[in-house]
Amino acid sequence: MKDMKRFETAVIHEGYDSLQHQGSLIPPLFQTSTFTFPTAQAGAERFAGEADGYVYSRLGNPTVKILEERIALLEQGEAALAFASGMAAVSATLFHLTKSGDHIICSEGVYGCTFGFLKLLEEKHYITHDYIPMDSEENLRAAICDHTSCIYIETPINPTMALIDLEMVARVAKEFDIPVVVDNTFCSPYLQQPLTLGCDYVIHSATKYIGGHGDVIAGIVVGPKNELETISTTTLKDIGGVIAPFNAWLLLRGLKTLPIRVDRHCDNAIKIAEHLKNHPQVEKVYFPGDKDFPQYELALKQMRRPGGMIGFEVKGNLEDAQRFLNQCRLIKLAVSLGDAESLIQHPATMTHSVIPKAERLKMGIKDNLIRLSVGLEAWEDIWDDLKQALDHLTNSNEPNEQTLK
Ligand code: 3LM
Repeated sequence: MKDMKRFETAVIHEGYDSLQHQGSLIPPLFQTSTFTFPTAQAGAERFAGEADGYVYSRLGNPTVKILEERIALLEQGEAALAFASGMAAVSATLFHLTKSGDHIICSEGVYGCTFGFLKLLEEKHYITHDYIPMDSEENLRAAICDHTSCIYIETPINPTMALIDLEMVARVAKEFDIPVVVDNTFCSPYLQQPLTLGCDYVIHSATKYIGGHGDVIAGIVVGPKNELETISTTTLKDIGGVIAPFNAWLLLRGLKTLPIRVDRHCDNAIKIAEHLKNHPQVEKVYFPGDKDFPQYELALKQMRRPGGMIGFEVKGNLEDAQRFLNQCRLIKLAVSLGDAESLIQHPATMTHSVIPKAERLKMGIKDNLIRLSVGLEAWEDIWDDLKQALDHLTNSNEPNEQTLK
């Protein structure tokens, strides 16, 4: 692996030399579907893998390559592969690491569509999985069986913010030679680097903090070079969930400000979490930067800073949660996260609605749980908006009988 410059420098410079590109300060956008061959023999050699050179943008593209090299470095991995979406990255990685009859161990809680994909693997490909509370070595060891072929983790878990000790999981997994895959979307490489803690693969929905501007859907996997080469020439090539070159270019642009943006997201979230905790209409706040958060020590151990995501429960039921959400003005009612705009959503009926209620509750997703992606606005304005919406709950005395089936 190459030495990395300081993170703040690497996000701007790694993987690109302007002098190799006619002095263009900004990486060129190779907006092309195909690449011409100088001769038939050269084309044949490229197809046979005997000569370097681009062929077709589903198989590789120079703009995408710059992005991949930069992100591999930022995550301290050997290589990276970009995808059309976070879910394309999740599904390709899980396809690569499993075959029929295998078993996956999962954190007790994952993003709703990851839950959906695991269900699909089970129903159509006989690849089973167990969601387990990965809070101790004993629990993890007890879940491992002879056909466990990977451990899949989100930390912080979307949307409950529960953390998993990555170093502990990696240590146990090594004993059994089982690869550990970490969805690092909520942190970005700036806040947490799972590969440095012994994990094997990192996945990002680059749609979120890496892009940072709400204008791209994309995904990234970082991991061992030989494994990613296999994914590139099988699952990625043949299923075809490739990133568009323009989206890779936008991600390179977004990445340059990642540390600055994420620091500001964290500063704002710390203030907002403090204020939420003290509002009478808030029952509970889930934020790794809160000293009362049960895993505060673990957050200090494996995350540079607490991140910009907050979960909180409003007093009441589903209808109260919806009444609160309908009252937000500056904060936009939308799924997704990591954008300049503060975004708020209701996991039970939105991002995690595909999960049956009993399982959702086991994961800690109650009907009154709200997820807030704290944006880059002045924190006082974000708080003013939350406060007026919470105060509205205090003032309203409508009956609230409805619950989610
Ligand atoms: C969301 N999440 O609002 P894309 N991994 C994690 C994620 O949070 C997501 C993905 C993977 C949300 C998207 S819900 C319809 C909107 C931890 C996405 C998938 O394929 O790039 O969306 O990433 O929580």
